[in-house]
Amino acid sequence: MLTKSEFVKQILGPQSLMISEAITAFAPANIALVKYWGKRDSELNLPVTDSLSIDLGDLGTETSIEYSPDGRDYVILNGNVLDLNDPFAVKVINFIDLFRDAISNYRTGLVIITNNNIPTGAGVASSASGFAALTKTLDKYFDLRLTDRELSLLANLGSGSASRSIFKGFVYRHAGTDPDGMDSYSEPLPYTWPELKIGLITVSAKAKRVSSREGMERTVATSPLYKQWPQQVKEDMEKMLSAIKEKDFELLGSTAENNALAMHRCIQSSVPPINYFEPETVAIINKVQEQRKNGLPLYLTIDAGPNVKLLYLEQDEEKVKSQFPDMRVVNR
Ligand code: 2P0
Repeated sequence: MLTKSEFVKQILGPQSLMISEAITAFAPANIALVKYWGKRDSELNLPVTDSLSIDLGDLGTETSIEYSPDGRDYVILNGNVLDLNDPFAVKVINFIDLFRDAISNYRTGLVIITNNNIPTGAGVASSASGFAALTKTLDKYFDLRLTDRELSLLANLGSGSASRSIFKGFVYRHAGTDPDGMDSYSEPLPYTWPELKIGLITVSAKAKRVSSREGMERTVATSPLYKQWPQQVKEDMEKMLSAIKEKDFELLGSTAENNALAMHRCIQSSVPPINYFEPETVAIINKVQEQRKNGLPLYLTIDAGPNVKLLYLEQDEEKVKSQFPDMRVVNR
C-alpha cells in the first residue's frame, strides 16, 4: 500500500525544477448523478464505488500560483489572506507539499490565490473545483505535463469529487481495484446533452453539520443499509449510461433522484444517525414529486447538505421557474 507521498512521486516521476511565471487555471464544480459515498482506502482517498457527474459550467474555481518573494507561503481565498492555521489553508498547503516533496524537496514559498465564482449560498461545494483547479495550476507551474488522467488521480487526494472536476461534461469516475489506486481515475464521456438543465435551490448556506469524510466513515461502519449501496450504484451506473446515450430524460432523472435518496437513506440509518436535510429540503422533495404527478418532467438530486439541485429539460424551464422562483439556473 502506498502513502499519499509515494503515490504522488510515482505519478510525477523524476522531476527537475522548472518554475514558471504566475500561472492560473480554472476547474468547474460538478454534481454527481450517481453518487460517491464511502472510501475503500482512507490514506489514498479511494472510493468504494464508481460515480458519474456533470459539470456546472462556469461555476467553479480559478486558482493562481506565484513565487513568494519573501519565501513564505500565502493562501488567499476570495481576496482574504488566510491564517496558515485556517483549516482550508492547511489542506491547501498539505496538498502542495505532496508536490514539493516529489520535486526534489522543493521548499520555496508559494502564493496561492483561489477565487470561487460559485455564488456564496448557492449550495454547491467548492472543494471539487478547488482541488481540481489547484492540481491543474500545480501541473502548469512546475511544468509537469501530466495527462488529464494523472491530474484526476492527483486531484482525488484533495477531495474525491475533485477527480471528476478535471473534466467538463459527463464524467465517469472509476473506483478501481488496485490497492495502489492507479486505476481509480476519472474520464469524460463522449456525449453531450445541451437541453439538460440544472437548477440550484439553496435551503441553507451554512457549513454542513458533519463533513463528508466523517459522514462516509460513519455510514460505512454502521449503516445496515450500506451493504446494498455498491449493488445499487452498479445498477444505477448502467441505467445512467444508457439514459445519457439514448437521451432518455425520464431514465436519467429517475435514476439520479433514486440514487440520491438511497444515499441519504444509508446516511440517515448510520449510528448515531446523520441527517443532512432541513425541513425545507423535505418540502421541496415533496413538491418536486407532486409536480411530476401533475405531468411536469422534473427530478432532483441532493449532496451531503440540505440544498436541492433540480434536473429538467430546457423546454420546461419556464414552468419549473414558476414553481421554484428561487431556483438559480446553471449556465452550461
Ligand atoms: C459526490 N459527495 O459524489 C458525493 C455525493 C457528496 C455527496 O463527493 O472526503 O468532498 O473529500 O473525498 O468529495 C463530497 O465529498 O469527499 C462528495 P472527500 P468530497 O459528489
